[in-house]
Amino acid sequence: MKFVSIIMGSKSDYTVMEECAKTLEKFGVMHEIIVSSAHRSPERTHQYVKNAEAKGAKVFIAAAGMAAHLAGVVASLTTKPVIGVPMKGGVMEGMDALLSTVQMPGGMPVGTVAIGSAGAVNSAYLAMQILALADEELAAKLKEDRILKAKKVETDSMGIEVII
Ligand code: RP5
Repeated sequence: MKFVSIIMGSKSDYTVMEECAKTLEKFGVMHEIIVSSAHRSPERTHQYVKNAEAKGAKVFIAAAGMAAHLAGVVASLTTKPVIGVPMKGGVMEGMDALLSTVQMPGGMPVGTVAIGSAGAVNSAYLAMQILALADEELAAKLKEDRILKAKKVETDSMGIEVII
């Protein structure tokens, strides 16, 4: 059973990462969402990633805030694609999580998306685009979604394109 694995550093990340899950659901993509922290529950994180890969996880999405090492730790445990979502929280409003997530050493990639809500949604799209490389039905759905988005762009009286 192929699926997307979503791992969050805390249950407090769910209000944002729910948008990732909902986006996958909209396209009928199977997923699993769990809380497991790189710092608070390292053993659980290690075991989970190994088990998830064995049972069919094709892409991992890891969301964490502050000193966000979760995506990097997940990347160290699998050669499946890992997408990191920096959570907006703490005194630095997510910049700390962004830099912690994106600044991986060469050869150990984490595809990092935007901080917060846009990143949560884009992590789902990016995961689906990866899956769609070997799934024509999903590829067609993504193309249709893009066409619908393009239809929502109109030109206003000043000649400026607006998204409606
Ligand atoms: C991170 O610390 C989590 O991913 C979360 O974004 C942040 C705060 O966690 P809580 O204190 O709300 O559990 O590890």
